[in-house]
Amino acid sequence: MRILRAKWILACDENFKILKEGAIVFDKKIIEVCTFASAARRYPQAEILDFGGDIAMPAFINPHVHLEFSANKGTLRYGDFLDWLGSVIASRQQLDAAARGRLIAEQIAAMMRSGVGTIGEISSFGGEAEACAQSGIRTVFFNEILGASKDVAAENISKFKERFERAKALASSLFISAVSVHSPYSTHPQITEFATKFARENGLAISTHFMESAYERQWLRTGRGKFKTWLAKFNPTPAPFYSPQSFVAHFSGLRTLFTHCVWVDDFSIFDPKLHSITHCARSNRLLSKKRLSFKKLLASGLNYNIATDGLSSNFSLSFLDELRANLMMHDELGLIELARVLILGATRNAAAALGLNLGELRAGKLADIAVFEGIECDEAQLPLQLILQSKNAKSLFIEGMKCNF
Ligand code: MCF
Ligand code: FE
Repeated sequence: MRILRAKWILACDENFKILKEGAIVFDKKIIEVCTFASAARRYPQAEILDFGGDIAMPAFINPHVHLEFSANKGTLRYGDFLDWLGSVIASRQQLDAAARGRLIAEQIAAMMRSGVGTIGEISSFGGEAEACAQSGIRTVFFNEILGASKDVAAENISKFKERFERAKALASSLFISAVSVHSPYSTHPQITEFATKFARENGLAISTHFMESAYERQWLRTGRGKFKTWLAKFNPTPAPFYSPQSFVAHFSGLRTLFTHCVWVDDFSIFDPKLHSITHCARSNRLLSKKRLSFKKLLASGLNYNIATDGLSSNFSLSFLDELRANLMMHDELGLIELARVLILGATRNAAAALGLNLGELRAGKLADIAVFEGIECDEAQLPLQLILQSKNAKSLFIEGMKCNF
């Protein structure tokens, strides 16, 4: 048992409690969060980790990243979604091959340095599974499936099953299998049917990209526009497989992360108990031509969480960089409120979205803790200044174990 002493503790609970001169008593799980004086009195045998001038909070959770794209620097074209998609299709295999090994391990370490304890990895090919499992970061491994042609559905399903079994062999408390349906424009309903049934039967979380571009919105609503021209390259008579509602309906009863949702008109199509919105601010700026309205999102009452996406549509996987970009972009909210909203989206909400028992500092939660260098400011300013001033975490604990990065 250990006591982590900190000047400030951000509990990231419902009420956004902040504790001064606090302590976290923990082993693999958190035993108690209280003042340091009380912890020292009640647990005299415990080892003390003295961060008496610093800030402790739940480790960040980055629920949507594509490590297979870690080699991208300029290969993929930004500014227009279909232009980007063309460049991905042309280069994804080479980029995946170039990233395997060193680059992926480096990017996982970069995320850990920025205070991330858990990632949601979206995996197309499966080659990064070992690197994730060996890294010490907690990974929810979303095995991706896609394919617009009915003719290849059976083959894609059998390849998915193989990849799933290979990843499942790595299962541990830090490596959790899950499913990803790529998107409504790229995934035939037979495949979506299979994947959602598979997730239901195996009790798995599921993730999907949804309403990322204006093209996608127009395509799903009207069957027209540039997506039609684009898809006609592969199929002479393309027609949308779903309406926005009918796509979302496939995920009923499933814990689902809907990533992007920049062009969603009506958030009432989602299930507030099980569905969440994953927001990737920098990725959207580079590909989506519109900013997600945080006011609309918060008004919907849905669970929202914050992610970097991959280096396929970003220029760093630092979670602190992502939070700073969010602070600069979402000017509809006051800064102090926005900082709290972002920190909750990066901790408590993301854990709930993934179905994990963490993301808050309170008794019974897994001891995933990030420590940041103390900042001279008052309590009200603390969440905002933490995002602005922190370049790296000072220390990171995952399930109570100190991480080296
Ligand atoms: O989230 C971004 C943008 N939206 C969609 N897909 C991806 C993103 N980054 C990587 N991808 C991957 C996706 O998982 O690109 C491929 C899929 O494997 C596009 S479809 C061949
Ligand atoms: Fe993505």
